[in-house]
Amino acid sequence: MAGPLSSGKVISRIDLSSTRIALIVAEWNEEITEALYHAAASTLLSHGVTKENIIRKNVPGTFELSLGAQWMAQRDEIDAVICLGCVIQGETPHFDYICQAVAYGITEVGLKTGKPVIFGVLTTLNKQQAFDRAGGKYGNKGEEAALTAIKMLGF
Ligand code: DLZ
Repeated sequence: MAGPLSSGKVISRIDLSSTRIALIVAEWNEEITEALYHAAASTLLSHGVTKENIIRKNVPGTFELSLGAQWMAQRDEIDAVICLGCVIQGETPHFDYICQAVAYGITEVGLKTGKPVIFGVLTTLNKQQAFDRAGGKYGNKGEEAALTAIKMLGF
């Protein structure tokens, strides 16, 4: 089942050729987050963002996405930030702490900087659910995150 944004191109109301977008990628669950990154970057390219204007930064884990997002959103030349991560539930409540912290942190960065800061974080019960959403049967949430950024830039 695809989400409302994963059906292909959105008509952007703005020219994105000089729009700079930061993509922050968590290194935990790398095979998933790389798939999210590639889908997000190719969606931005297909909507007119240039290769030079896609700025990739890595952070160790999803928990660090908030600070990475803040550092990038504070830069004048950055128009939007897309955060990509994947948290998979384990045997301890660690999952809940990371998910809550990053959801709150990313929201806060967007509100504080007044720039679109997009939550492209998978929070799944197991790896299969993550693969299903990173290029599998439920599409790719990296693509959705990129389309969300484009829509917010055209707000
Ligand atoms: C520690 C941890 C655990 C258990 N699980 C994940 C995960 O599933 N996905 C993820 O992105 N990061 C995980 N981390 C790492 C934390 O995000 C963070 O990097 C560390 O707690 C250090 O602050």
